[in-house]
Amino acid sequence: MKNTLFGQEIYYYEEVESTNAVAKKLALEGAKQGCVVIAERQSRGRGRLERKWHSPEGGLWFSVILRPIIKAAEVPKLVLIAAVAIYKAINRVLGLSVEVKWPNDILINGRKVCGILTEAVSRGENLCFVVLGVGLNVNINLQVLPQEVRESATSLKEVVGKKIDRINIFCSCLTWLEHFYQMFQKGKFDLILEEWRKQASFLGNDIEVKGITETIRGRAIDIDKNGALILELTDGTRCKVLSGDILT
Ligand code: BT5
Repeated sequence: MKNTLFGQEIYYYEEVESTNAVAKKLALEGAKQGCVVIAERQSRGRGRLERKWHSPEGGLWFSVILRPIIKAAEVPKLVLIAAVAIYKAINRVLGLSVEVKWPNDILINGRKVCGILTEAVSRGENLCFVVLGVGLNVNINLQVLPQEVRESATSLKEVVGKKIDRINIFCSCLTWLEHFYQMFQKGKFDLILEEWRKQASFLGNDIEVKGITETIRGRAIDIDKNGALILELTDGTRCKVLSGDILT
């Protein structure tokens, strides 16, 4: 497969604060859809809700500019699309099986190997662009991560037991991202969601989800067509959670 969209233009840096921030600036200056920003290190890599994303040398820290013609409410779909693409890349290149954890994590053996961050810029009701950031722990020695992160994180090198060819993984990520993004643009999001569900082993489990204002307990039933988590509460009623973190 040869990409025609993602990675036609790549900006490479030794170090930036955040590839998402650089990509956002480039997008505001008119950079095209598919343009990629990648860095060896990030000094202020970010997660959701102003959290820190530790980005030492050896990982894949990159962002892609997307200009989809969708409503702002559909942006969470892009995270699921990216998760399926990264899963495929890891699986095809290394033969590893991974799990997805709603909304934006990829896990191996229950530990976080990848986080995805979308940042959308809108003007009024119109979505201008989305920056899709991917942080994948490839050749990271876990000792370089702070203690509190080390306990819940892993890296591909750690799992496989040897150094990984980062370029190979990066190219595969771009190929699969383009593949699933184009599928999405052709109206086939349902098929992507099917793929995502296959890797979502938490579905069916009793879980706790921490939102911004409250923590909700319930059984994880499914993901709806927009990427919201459907929980069944103890009284049998169902609710949709748009954002949050699964604690258990
Ligand atoms: C994420 O946020 O998981 C999204 C991470 C996206 C990072 C990419 S790197 C390229 C692009 N440029 C950026 O600046 N960001 C994107 P969230 O779900 O909020 O998870 C953040 C939490 O993950 C932190 O609070 C830590 O607990 C944990 N964490 C931080 N660094 C980690 C790492 N390298 N590996 C595993 N877990 C980590």
